[in-house]
Amino acid sequence: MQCSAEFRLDGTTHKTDPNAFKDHGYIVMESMPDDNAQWGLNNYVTIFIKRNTTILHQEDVTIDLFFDKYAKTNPDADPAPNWFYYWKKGDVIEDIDQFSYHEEPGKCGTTIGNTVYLCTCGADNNSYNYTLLNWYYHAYISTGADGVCNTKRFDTTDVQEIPQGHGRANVVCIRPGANGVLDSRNLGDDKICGNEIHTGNNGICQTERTGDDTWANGFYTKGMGLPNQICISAGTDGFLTSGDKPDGTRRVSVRDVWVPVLSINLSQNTRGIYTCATTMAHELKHKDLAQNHTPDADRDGLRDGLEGVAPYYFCPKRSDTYWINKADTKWSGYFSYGDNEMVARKHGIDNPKTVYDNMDWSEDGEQW
Ligand SMILES: [Ca+2]
Ligand SMILES: [Ca+2]
Ligand SMILES: [Ca+2]
Ligand SMILES: [Ca+2]
Repeated sequence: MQCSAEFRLDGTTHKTDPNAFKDHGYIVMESMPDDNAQWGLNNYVTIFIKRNTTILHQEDVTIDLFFDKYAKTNPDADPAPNWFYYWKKGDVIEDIDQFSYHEEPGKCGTTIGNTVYLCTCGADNNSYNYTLLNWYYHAYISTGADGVCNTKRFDTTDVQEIPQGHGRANVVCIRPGANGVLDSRNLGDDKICGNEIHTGNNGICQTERTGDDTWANGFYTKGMGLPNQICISAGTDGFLTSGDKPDGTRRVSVRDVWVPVLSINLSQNTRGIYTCATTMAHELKHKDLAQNHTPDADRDGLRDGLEGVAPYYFCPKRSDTYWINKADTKWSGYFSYGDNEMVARKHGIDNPKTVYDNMDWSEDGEQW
């Protein structure tokens, strides 16, 4: 490419501090190339060194040219930033011709007709590392430290292992102590079995410990049950859905503990063109899923056949099985399609679009 450029000594636009930029300098170009291939190494450029409007020096030089990634200075008045404009023009990432640019982050990934949209963050650094819990698959509700089940099953596919208000029935709560004689007198439905007190059918130890009798099995006061027992389990469908309402409102008592058993890691660490390649694969996966999404009982955009199966075991009755909405607060909409989002993210991370990094002439890009 042959073009001319202005190197400003007085510029407030780009202050050139050789220590800050090492061997990099900024030039303001009179016109921008309309082709990605015109960026790069050994460009022949006429440089004018000016102070205000006075030309102090003019020289033809050969320099390596990179574009300002986020400026919107392309010659076609395309509203996209330079990264999108030049990467698309140069086919720098596989399938980028299927994308357009949208300024609003909320429109990222939107498909209109056959076109998918990328937005401002599509070429940023993207780094996160989440351990996400599956709150439904084989999850259970535990009585917690007080040993009393305070939650009532809501979904009839779940199993109430311990009735609400009860503890684990007929377990030892008091032993006779060193003298070998049971001093405590059983109260309520507690039973004396040999020289021990058992909780009885209601599973609550109602007896006051007396003399040198000792608490057994983690009991430490009357009125409690055997700690940390399963009080509601998932049942044969494999999913515990008594812990919350479909809108995410917690239903499990705050005195009980909701225990998930399956977790997955979701992590990404990409920059620039590689973020874009990952994001593109992700958004195209959303598009694929949308084209074949019925039947979809929980309306998360993931058809029933893709839920409830390995490796993610998404809950067919909940739209955000892993509560990605709470892990990633950048976009509140994940609550309504978190399962769909998980599939798209994993796909993007594992199968990014092919990148031709030898054609990435963005400032701070792969050739910088
Ligand atoms: Ca169930
Ligand atoms: Ca009892
Ligand atoms: Ca679904
Ligand atoms: Ca689901």
